[in-house]
Amino acid sequence: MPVVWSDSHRLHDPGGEVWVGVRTPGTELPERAERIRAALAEHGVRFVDPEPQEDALTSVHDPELAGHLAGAWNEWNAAGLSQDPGQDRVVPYLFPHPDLFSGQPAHRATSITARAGQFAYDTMTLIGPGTWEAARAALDAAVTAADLVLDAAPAAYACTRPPGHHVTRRAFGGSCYLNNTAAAAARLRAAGRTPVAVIDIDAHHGNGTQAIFWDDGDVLTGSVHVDPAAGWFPHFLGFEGERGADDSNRNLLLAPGTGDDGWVAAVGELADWAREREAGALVVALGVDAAGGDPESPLAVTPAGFRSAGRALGALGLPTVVVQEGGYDLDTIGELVVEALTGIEEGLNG
Ligand code: SP5
Ligand code: ZN
Repeated sequence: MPVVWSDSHRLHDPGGEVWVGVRTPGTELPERAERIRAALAEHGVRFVDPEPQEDALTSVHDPELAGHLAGAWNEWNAAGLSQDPGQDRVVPYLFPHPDLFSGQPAHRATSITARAGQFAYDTMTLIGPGTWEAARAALDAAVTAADLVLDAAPAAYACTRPPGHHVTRRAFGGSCYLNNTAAAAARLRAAGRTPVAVIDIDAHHGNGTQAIFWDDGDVLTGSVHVDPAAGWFPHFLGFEGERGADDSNRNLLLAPGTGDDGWVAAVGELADWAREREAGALVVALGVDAAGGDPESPLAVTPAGFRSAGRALGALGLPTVVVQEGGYDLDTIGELVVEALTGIEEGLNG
């Protein structure tokens, strides 16, 4: 299948993550995308440039989030914060907790140090000089992949970095800045392929995608992920009782340690759900961090598991857009993506 790729991801170097107040090395590294590209190149795929998608962003995000992401680092740097106190990434120090406001809207903070917490919900997702350009290019790539499928490609893959599925309409976090997966789904929805099914197989709950489409019965959102109650991000949500308007959301939770059998069966359940609901198009949020050996999750899926899951998703026979999410083991990320995409092609051709 065609692969939408942008070199612009290299402009985003988060420079680690602030975890319990300490800047620690992060795992969402530029090398992730380079390893995926190298593995795909060995398979002789066709690489396609993203097309600029001016209108796509506001289909899923508040313009105020985009404005913040676009200007935050320059404003931070211009305020001298890179020198004093010596923080060269945008990092929040307080958050507009809903309980502060008696139901009234928060005032837009004047100071960039305070505004840093106005659109972020964690301290881990740092903004640097090229973050906006990379995030924007990733969203363009996902929507370009949707356009390829609308233009009759059976499937297309967007190699998006940074990832996106943790971003809501106006709040970002979890190493994500703009919701690439949601933007692809919105494009398919606008083209009338409803209901669009989003099946998120990243090891973490696709909370941003769930939130964006919560009230929209024309986009079904399903996510299979490690049980947040076992102590895993995003901790506060991702539970079975979250069903959305028109019963349009499904969360399948897995215990830490779950391997191929349990995980592939859960992906199959989400595929069956999309089939029963007569989905008109499919977006796969392809995180490969459920793999055994991934540093960000306790699941234990093998390359063969990703191949089987891909087959079950391809067997739906739907126009299919695949959008990269997580996956942090540099030595296996390329192979895992190839296995998943190969499985999807096998399923589509089966
Ligand atoms: C897209 C995606 O897979 N995002 C997952 C982000 C989950 N990150 C949670 C990190 C939890 C804190 N990690 C501590 C490591 C210390 N550096
Ligand atoms: Zn993840």
